[in-house]
Amino acid sequence: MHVTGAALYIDDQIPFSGSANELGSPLFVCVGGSAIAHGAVKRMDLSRVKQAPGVVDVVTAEDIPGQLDIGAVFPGDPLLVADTIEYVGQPLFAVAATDFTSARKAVKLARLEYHEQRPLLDLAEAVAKRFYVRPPHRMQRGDADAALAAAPNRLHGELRIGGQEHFYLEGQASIAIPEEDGSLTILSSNQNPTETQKLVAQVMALPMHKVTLVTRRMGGAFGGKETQAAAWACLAALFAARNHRVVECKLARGDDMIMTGKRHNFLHRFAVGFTDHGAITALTSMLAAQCGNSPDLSDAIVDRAMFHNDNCYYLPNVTIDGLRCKTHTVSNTAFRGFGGPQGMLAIESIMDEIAFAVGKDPLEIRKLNLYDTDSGNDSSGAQRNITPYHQRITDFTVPQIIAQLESEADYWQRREQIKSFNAASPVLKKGLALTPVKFGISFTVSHLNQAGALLHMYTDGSILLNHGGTEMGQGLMIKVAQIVAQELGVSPARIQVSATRTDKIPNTAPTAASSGTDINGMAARNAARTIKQRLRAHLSAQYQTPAAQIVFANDQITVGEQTLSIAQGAKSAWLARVQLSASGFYKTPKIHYCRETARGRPFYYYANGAAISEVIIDTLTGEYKLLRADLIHDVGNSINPGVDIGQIEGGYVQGVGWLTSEELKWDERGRLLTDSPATYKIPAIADAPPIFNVRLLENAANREDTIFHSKAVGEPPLMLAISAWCAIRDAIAAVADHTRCPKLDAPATPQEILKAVDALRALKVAS
Ligand code: MTE
Ligand code: QUE
Ligand code: MOS
Repeated sequence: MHVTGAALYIDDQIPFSGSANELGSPLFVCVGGSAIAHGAVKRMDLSRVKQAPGVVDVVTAEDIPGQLDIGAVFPGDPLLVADTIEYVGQPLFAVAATDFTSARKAVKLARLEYHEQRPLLDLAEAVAKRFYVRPPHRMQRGDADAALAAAPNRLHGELRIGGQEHFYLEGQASIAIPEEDGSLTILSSNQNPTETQKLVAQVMALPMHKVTLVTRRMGGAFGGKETQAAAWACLAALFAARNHRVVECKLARGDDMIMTGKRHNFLHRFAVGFTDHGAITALTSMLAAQCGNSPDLSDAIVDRAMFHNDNCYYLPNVTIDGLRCKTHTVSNTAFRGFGGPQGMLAIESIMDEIAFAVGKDPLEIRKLNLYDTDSGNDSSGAQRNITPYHQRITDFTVPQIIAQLESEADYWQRREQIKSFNAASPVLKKGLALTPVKFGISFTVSHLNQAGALLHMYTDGSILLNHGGTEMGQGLMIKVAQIVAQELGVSPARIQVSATRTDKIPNTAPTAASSGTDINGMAARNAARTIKQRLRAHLSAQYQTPAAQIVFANDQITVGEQTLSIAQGAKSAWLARVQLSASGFYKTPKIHYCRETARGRPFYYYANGAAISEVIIDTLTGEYKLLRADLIHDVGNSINPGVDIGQIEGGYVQGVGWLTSEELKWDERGRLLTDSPATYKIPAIADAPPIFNVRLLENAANREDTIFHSKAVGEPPLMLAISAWCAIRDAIAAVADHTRCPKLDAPATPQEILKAVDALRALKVAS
C-alpha cells in the first residue's frame, strides 16, 4: 500500500477525522520560528498575525495549560520558547487558520525583535570549551595508554563525520480530534505513540487515559519520528482543545528540515598502536557528537557510537570517550543506526590508515584484526572475543561472510584489474573496498526491551491483531501477521492488523533499535499461543480427543478424525463461553548493562554483514559513480526475504547518501542553507549501483531464541555503505600510487574528493 499509493497518510485522513460533523471544518497550523540562533525575544508583536485572513487562533508559551518542556528523556525542549532562544527555527508561536496557506502567510506577519547573543555553532569549539548537553562517558578495557607507549608503530588522527537529514517522504504531521469529555484522539505520523501520549497529556495537564495516540503508518521515519514527532502532536492538541475543532499540524518541507533534528555529526580523534603486521595493540578514541541545543536521545546515541567503535575488531587495550557537545543548533536525534554508523566509520577509517602504514591491502588488515570466537588468545593470554564493554562475542558470522564475498565477488581478481586500469588511466581512477558490519541488537536502555500485543478471534474465524510496533515502510505489520498466521496455522490473509493505538496496547517502547519484529513478533506469538491453547483445551473436551491430536494447519483445525474450519472452531468455543481474545507480552531475556562500570551484556545478539563496493572517480572534477556493490547480510532465518532484501538495499543506498552526496551546511549565523531537495542531495534511483548483488546469508539460524530464529534487519545494512566511502578513498589514493592514505572527511562530496586529490598531487609534485 505504501508503494502503490493506496495507503492513507496523516494529511489524507482529514476527511475522515470528524470534519463534517458538529466539530465544523478543520484548522491548520503553522509554526513561527526564531530567526536568530541564540538570545531572547525582546518584543513579539503578533497583532498583524491575529488579524490576517483565515486566522482563528494564535498561541505562545503562556497559553500552555500544563508542562512547557517536552524533553523525552531529559528536560531542555520547551514546546514554545519562554525565555532563551537556542537555535534558528526554534518555535516561538503557532497559528491556526482555516487553511494551511493562510496559516503560513500569517506567520510571516509577526513583528519580532531580539536580544541577540553570539551563538556557538562549531563542534570543535564546543569540544575545546567542554560545552556539553550531558556529561562525558568512558568505556575501557586493558591499559590503552601503556600499550600505546609500548607499541612498535603508532598513528594518530582526526576524522569529521557529517550528519544527515531524514528526508522521510511524509513530513512531520499530526491531527488532533477533541472528544466529548475533554479527551483527545491524536492521529500522528509517529514511531513513539506512548511517549507522545505522555507528552500531550503533560502539556494539556490531562491524565494519560484522556489522550489516545493512533498511528496507522508513517511514510518513512528513519528515527526522525521517535522524539521529534511529539511537538507537532502537542500543538495540534492545544489548538483542538482551545477551539473544539479538528486540527492538523504538519510541517512544510523547508520548516521540517529547519525545525527538526538530524543524524549527529561527529568529530573523531584517535591514537592507535599496532604491530609491524598491522595488528592493533592499543586504541584511544574520542567520539564527540554535535547534539545541538538539548539532550534529546543523545546520551543513548553517543553510547551506541561507543558500543560500535570496535565494529568487528578485537581491541586488546582500548579507551573510548564519548562527548555530548552542545551547540546553538536544532537538537539532533535518532537516525537509522543511532550513532552506530559514526562509531563504525571511525574504526574502518583507521583500518585503512594502518593498511597504508604497513603496506598491505586493507582487507588483510581487517581480517587480521577480526574478533576470534573459536580459539585465539592474544600474547597476554586474553581471549580475542571480548568487546570494550566486556560482552563476549559468540556466533560471529563475519569471517564466513567475508570469505564468501571474497570468492563470489572476486575481490582479489578485481583488485588486480583495478590496479591495471588505474595504471593506464591518468584521470579516471577506480577504487574497491570490503567492509564488515557487526551491529548490536537490543535497546541499550534495558527497560525499553518490552512489547505487548492483543489478539481477537471473531466467530467467523477472522482475526484482528494489535501490537505496540509502528509501520514506517519497514514491513513490520506483514511480518508480525505472518508470525501469528504461522502460529495458528492460517494464511496471513485471515489476519487484519489494526492501527497502533495507545488505548489497545499501553506503555510501549518506540519502534526503534531494529527491534520491532523481534519484540512485537514475540508478544503477538504469545497472544496467539494463548488463544490456541484455549481452543485446543475446549475442542479436546468437546470432541473427547487428546489435545496432542488437535492440529492447526492449512486454515483448518483437525480434531482427531474430524476437520473443522477456523470459523467452526471459533464458534464452538464462543458457544462454550471460551475467551477468544488474548494479550501477549515479551521482554528480551539475558540482557543487562551497568552504565557506571560500562560493563555487561547490552545486546541479546549481533546482526552481521559485509559489502564490497567498487567506485570510479574523476580526478579533475571530483565526481564519482558507484559501479558495483555486492552485499551479504545475515538476517538469521528470514521471516520475509522480500522485505529483508528491501531493507538491505534501502539501508545501503541511504548509507551511501550519508557518506557521499548528503551534505548539511549552515551559515555563520546558524541558518540552515541546505533546506530543500534543491540544495540537499539524497540518492536518486540512478545513484544505485548498476550491478547490485544482494544476498541473505544461508543456513544462518539465530542461535538465540528469537522469533523463528530470525535476526533484526532495519538498521544494520546502512553501515554496509561504509565500503563505498572506503572505495572512494581507495580510488583517490591511486593518484599517488597508494603511497599515502588520503585525508578524507565524510561525506565524500565531489568537493571533498577534489580537495583530497589535489592534496595528494601537491605532495607528489613536492617530493
Ligand atoms: N525502512 C523504511 N522503509 N522506512 C523507515 O522509516 N526506519 C529504519 C528501519 N527501516 C525505516 C526503515 C529504522 S531507523 C529502524 S529503527 C527500523 O526500520 C525500525 O523498524 P523495525 O524495528 O521493525 O525493523
Ligand atoms: C538504540 C535505540 C534507542 C535507544 C538505545 C539504543 C532508542 C531510544 C532510546 C531511549 C533511551 C532512553 C529513553 C527513551 C528512549 O534508547 O531509539 O525514551 O528514556 O529511543 O541502543 O534505537
Ligand atoms: Mo531507528 S534510528 O532506531 O528509529
